[in-house]
Amino acid sequence: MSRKVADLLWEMLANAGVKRCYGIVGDALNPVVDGLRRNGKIEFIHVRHEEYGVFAAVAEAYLTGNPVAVCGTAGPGVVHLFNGLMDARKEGAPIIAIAGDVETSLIDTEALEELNPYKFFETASLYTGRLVNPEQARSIINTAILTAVLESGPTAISIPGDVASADVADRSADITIPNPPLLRPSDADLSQLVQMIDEAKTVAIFGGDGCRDARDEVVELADRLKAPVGYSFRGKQWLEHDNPNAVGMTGLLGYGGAYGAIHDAELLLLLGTDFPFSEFLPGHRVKKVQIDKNPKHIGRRTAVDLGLVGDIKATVAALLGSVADKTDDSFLRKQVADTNSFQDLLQHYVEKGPEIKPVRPEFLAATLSDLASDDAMFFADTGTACIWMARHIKGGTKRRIFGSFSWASMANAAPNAFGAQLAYPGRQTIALTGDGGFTMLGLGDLLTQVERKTRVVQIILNNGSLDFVNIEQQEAGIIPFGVEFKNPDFAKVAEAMGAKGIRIEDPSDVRDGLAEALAYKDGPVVVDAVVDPFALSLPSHVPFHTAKGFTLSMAKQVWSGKMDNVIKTIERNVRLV
Ligand SMILES: Cc1ncc(C[n+]2csc(CCOP(=O)(O)OP(=O)(O)O)c2C)c(N)n1
Repeated sequence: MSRKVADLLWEMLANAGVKRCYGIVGDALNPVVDGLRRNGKIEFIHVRHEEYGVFAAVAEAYLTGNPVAVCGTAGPGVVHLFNGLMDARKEGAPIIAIAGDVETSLIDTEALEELNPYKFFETASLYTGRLVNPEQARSIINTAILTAVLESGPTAISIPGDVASADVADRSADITIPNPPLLRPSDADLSQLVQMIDEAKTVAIFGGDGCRDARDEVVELADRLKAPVGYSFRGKQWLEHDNPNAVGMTGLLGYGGAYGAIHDAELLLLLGTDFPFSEFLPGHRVKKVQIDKNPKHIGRRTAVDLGLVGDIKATVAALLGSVADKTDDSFLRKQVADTNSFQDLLQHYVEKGPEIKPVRPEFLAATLSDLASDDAMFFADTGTACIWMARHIKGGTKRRIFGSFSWASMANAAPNAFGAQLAYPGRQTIALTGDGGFTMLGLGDLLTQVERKTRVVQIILNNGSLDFVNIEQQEAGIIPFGVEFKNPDFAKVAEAMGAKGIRIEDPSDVRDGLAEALAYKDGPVVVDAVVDPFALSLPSHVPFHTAKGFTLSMAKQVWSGKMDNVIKTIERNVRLV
């Protein structure tokens, strides 16, 4: 039997370690997917919305490190991939998008469903190949796979249906993916860093996802330098648990002593982080050294005194052999003490939670953290779910947390969790979703989870609003607008769709409801948790303009007759109840 371009494509993807392709078939994609069926090594995951498929793929790729394929068909189906591909780009997930394209005879004629793949994918994709001739196939597929894997991001192959079903010369489908090189700064740069560290009275560390493989080295360095360790949301899971020097996060989700630690130290080491909120990073009063394997990250969020290109593991391991231990731990003790007193504040609504209705999200999240297994995987929707996840879900060696942390799209958590569960069947998988997020994308593809009996627990923070934006608008000094909506009983909707539904309205049902959800083994669960829409979370450091904006918004709400909301906001956030 002759071998077609589509056969070569799937063979090469399978050889590169792709286990799944998420998407929707049709039109130009039919001959491509016919090749996938013939190949039989890659599982096709039919989703109800292509974007859901890409978010699932992003989580699978991020967690496993393997490349994952997604597909959409000419024009509209391809457009639905886009938001997820942007997420893959920002989160650094190796995704190969297979895009159906119009017949070669119709290219550039404004044909039905035609789009220009180069223009369309430009913002998201690290490489886009348009396969218009079988002779290009091996080279384009090879480049798309290698770029996705080695540069950790999305690439796209646009294939007209007639090319997919054209014969291809019997070319090898082998693909060689080199291991990443060991990246370390030069000895001269390292010596300069050692000197800066040795000369500094106090050192603080702020780490990001680049510390993924370097936890032990960073914790040891911090211990020897008596350095407090703060982290971004992405760095939290590597650096917080079982680390006596951990001082929390900074930024709008910030908690603990991280802000103080990085501003009061003489020297700050920024390790593997591209933390985007510059206003929460110190200015020139603090000396800063940044180490990252991506040179483009150096100095872009805050000016630094020294920038080193290297893997955090290799670089810190090299440092450990040269830096002198510090003996004075008074700076560290102060930052840890500040962190502990902030933790006491955070516990207020957790401890009072059993008595407060509507349910406090802090209490819900803390109870979830308590009940979940040691190797649970947690996913947070962009929205208030991120706040409660950052502050109340405890990490652990085997626990994982993930979200749309760098792209910040809504509706990521349920599909992220779906992809994670396919990659790690049976492992506890929990999506903390917004009611806006779940109705945006999660609901339709709950049917996909039901069909596959996928064990995902999705917990909807049912606050009847786009609450994060509600808070954002108040911080900006404006009256909340366009943020409220009405929800159905999600537990009943879930049951009608074939999933398990659990509704939690009363605080006394929180523990049992969550325990029942986590214990369910026969498929997806939807927990409809009716939570307090007035619960706020103040960061450990409140910038002046935020405090001013909030006060202004409160005043404006009073003038416009929304006194009731103002009273509830105050009453439910000043720890009177
Ligand atoms: C696709 C998309 N649309 C809009 C936004 C802006 N946005 C960020 S958070 C948010 C509100 C999320 O609401 P919901 O999912 O209900 O969660 P909540 O904050 O209420 O917990 C919005 C609209 C976004 N980030 N992504």
